[in-house]
Amino acid sequence: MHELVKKLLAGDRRSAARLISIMENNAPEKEELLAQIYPFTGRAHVVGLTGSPGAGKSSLADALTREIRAEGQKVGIIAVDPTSPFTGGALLGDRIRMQEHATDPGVFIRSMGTRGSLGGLAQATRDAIRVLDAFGCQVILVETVGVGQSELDIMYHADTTLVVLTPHAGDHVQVIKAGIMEIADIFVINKADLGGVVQMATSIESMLDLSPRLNGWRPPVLSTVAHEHRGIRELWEAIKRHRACRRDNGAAREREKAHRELLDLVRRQLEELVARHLNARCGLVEQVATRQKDPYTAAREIMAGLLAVGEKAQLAKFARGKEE
Ligand SMILES: Nc1nc2c(ncn2[C@@H]2O[C@H](COP(=O)(O)OP(=O)(O)O)[C@@H](O)[C@H]2O)c(=O)[nH]1
Ligand SMILES: [Mg+2]
Repeated sequence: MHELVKKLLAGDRRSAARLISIMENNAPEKEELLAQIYPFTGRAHVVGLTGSPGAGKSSLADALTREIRAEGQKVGIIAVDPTSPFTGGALLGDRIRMQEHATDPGVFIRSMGTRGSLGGLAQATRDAIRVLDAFGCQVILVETVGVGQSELDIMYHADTTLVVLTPHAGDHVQVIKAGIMEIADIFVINKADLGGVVQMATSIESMLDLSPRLNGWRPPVLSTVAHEHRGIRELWEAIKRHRACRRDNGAAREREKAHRELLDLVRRQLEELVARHLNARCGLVEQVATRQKDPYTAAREIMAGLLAVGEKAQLAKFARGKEE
């Protein structure tokens, strides 16, 4: 076993940080390391927090961390910001809000930005979660900014997803638009001190009346005042109730997640392969552009070429296997 993984499993923070960087940067040794880490994952409860910027996700993560730490559980916090080009460092505002926990050895905080594609960010986040899972974090809070596809991809890997809203008109319209209704396990109306909670809660409840729920879980609608720690215990209790409910159909859910991730990984690898192949055969592109060949025929030729490459590789592997 790699030294870094050994240290990670022993609870070494610096190794955890380095491994997350490796996941984030897609370093060459990533896959080998992940293969060693993977058997030690699947134990943490991953809680996603999503919602508009300023809704209070970081403040809630901070308050929840206090609640969870009071129970003695180890917490990981990952803040994902696709708009930030930086990696490794904490966002300034978040760092200030998290200061209380910064020196707590039972809390690991990390923020992640995007270097390249958003798809890459979702993957890096998934793997960072795994590192913290193997590191021994029992609860991992994942905060994401924005409501794009990459965010939905990330939230798909959470066991419990909190949709954080504020009691302002217009917010709930946004929720429906972003398709976030479907991924919410718990609705949190934060900034309840500002008033307007009842109207907001009523409109969410009536939307919930219209959406059928699988597995017998109806998302509760809770209100909080994060910076005053109001409603946080109730929120944590709801998260635990949801975890218990999820556990009952955990196996099916794990299979679904594995299926989705594999499809995603293979698709991206194929895409790279096709792009390379297309570059190597740029004559084909030219032919389509100049109307010498139609795109369907060209696409078939590329597929045939790729399959031939694949077959050759298979055969070579088969031959090697025979020799051994
Ligand atoms: N009035 C009020 N302000 C809050 C509450 N929770 C957070 N805030 C403030 O809202 C701002 C944004 O909070 P933050 O946690 O950074 O939101 P995020 O962008 O969703 O992570 C900060 O200035 C917080 O202090 C709350 O319950 N009530
Ligand atoms: Mg934040």
